Amino acid sequence: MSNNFIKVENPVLIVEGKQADNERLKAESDYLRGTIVEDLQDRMTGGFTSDNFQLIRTHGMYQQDDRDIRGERQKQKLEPLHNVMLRARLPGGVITPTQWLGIDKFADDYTSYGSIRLTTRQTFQFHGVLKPDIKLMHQTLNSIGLDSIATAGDVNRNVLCTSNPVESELHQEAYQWAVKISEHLLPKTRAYAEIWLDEEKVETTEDEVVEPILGSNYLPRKFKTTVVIPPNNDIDLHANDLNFVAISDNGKLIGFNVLVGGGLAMTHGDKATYPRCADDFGFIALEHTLAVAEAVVTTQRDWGNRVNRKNAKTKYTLDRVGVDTFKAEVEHRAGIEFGDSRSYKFTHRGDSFGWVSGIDGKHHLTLFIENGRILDYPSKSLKTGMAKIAATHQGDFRLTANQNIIIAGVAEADKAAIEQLAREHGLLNDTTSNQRKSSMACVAFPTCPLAMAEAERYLPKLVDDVETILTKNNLADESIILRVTGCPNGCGRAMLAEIGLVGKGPGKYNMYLGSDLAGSRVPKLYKENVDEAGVLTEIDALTARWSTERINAEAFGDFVVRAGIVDQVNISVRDFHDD
Ligand code: SRM
Ligand code: SF4
Repeated sequence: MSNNFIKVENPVLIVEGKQADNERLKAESDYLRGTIVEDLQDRMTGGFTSDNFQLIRTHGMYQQDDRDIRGERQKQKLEPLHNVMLRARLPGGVITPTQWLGIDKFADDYTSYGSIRLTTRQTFQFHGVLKPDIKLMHQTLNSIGLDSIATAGDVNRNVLCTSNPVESELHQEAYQWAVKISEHLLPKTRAYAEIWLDEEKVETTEDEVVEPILGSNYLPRKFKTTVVIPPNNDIDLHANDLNFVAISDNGKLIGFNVLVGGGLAMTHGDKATYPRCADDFGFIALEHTLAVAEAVVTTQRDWGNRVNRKNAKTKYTLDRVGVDTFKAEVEHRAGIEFGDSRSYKFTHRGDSFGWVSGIDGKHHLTLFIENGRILDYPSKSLKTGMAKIAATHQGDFRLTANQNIIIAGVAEADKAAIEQLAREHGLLNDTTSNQRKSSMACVAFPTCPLAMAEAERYLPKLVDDVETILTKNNLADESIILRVTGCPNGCGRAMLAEIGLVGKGPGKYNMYLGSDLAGSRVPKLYKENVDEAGVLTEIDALTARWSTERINAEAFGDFVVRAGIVDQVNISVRDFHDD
């Protein structure tokens, strides 16, 4: 099935120029090995040197330091307190109780923050692992059947799947496809096993193709894939390069509509960068799924911009070569023709909290975890509570793409005990408002090196204030999809929010308005460089108008567009910037 040797028929589609340094780095890395092994033994520094700083990302780690203490260490002429953040690979977000207990213990024993951080892509991160403990971390993960391969770097990342797959047969099938796609697109190099698990190096012959899909230089940029089941766009498909929208007949999965070219990141002030919704290429039967996934990846591999990383993602390739050209190439490579798109409708996003029952008579409890940070706080021992649940739970856990967790597959007889544990430890709280449940933030300070403003640490108080404003404006039962990201990379998906705050500088945010409940359009810039007090003043004025001027149950994002407060950004998003 591999297309590694497909000739690029139209070289004009390749961007000419001096290749980005990351291309050299990948080419020289000996398939992602670099000199990581040697670097690990160097205890003169807590960090990784030269290319290894980037290469460890393809093994699921980022070098970081605590930005709260960076200045103080500088004054003392100390190097930053280097450590790594690890991001696990967890297709569809499924993790067993035994695995949970394993990561819970590792977080206690070897991470400086002591937390398990659920992410916006259905997995978890450890923050603050010191160099001497990194190998042990990978071996611990391996011993419980987990790894962190390809969760970062220029590869296909963790594959998402609509949560709660045990709710119906359709969910189970979709989840299986997420796992298959993840496995199919994984790097085939044995670098991870050799470096972290001490497996022996198997020499390859010169004519052996090590990476038949990703190629020896891997992809031009990160690549993101989802499997999503309408009507719930809980994984926010428009943030992703490649999406398989499940099409069913009588509850049975028959194929997918394939949507290509979504992505949310931009750079402040650079109009050549923008968020973009994915284009619908059409319908494929189930048996073509892996071939189409591979064809989209290899087309992007061959045509993606390797000169300018800011324009390297699939969304820019589509706009540069044209959607029809890209689609035709995918058809050619996969040996299929896309059928007419089947009809489907997304009506909402987010998670449904509380209990639901499944087809097999089992029950599933979705817990709201503010910012996805599982930690023991003075007022609520979330981490202890999760560990206690894991110690008795017979089913599994499902991490959602909204930083929450589902305790899945609970027998009727065990429901009460699980619920009691969740309540005792603050994991379940009937007073959590709808507004809080509809709000999300990225990590930002202190660990993210790219953060320009606070996000995770700002959100709880922001939501308190927004709740007060909504009550004052007679909207106590309403909620707005509110998201904060500490910079325009968009990890908290503010660029698919009804109100999106994008960090500009300390305490300053650009304010975007106007996505919809289904997440089918990106919001538009409303005000620039607003401080925290200004954010509240704006939200007060806007929601006061929403309260009195809205038609029927019009959602906030639809209201601001209809009332002309912001222009609608159309699906193609080429009108995101005004000129
Ligand atoms: Fe992200 C980089 C955290 C989802 C777009 N992201 C980062 C880094 C690793 C910073 C860095 O490069 O050094 C952040 C680490 C912070 C920390 O201390 O943990 C980071 N991203 C996250 C997470 C943990 C946010 C969260 O609060 O949950 C999410 C982890 C997902 C996962 O498990 O794989 C996360 N990142 C996203 C999303 C949302 C999504 O995929 O649904 C996006 C926007 C969608 C998209 O890709 O367009 C996103 N992250 C980025 C970008 C911009 C990429 C680009 O196209 O330019 C960067 C920076 C980069 O790659 O250069 C980035
Ligand atoms: Fe860091 Fe920016 Fe991503 Fe937030 S959006 S986690 S600040 S890179």
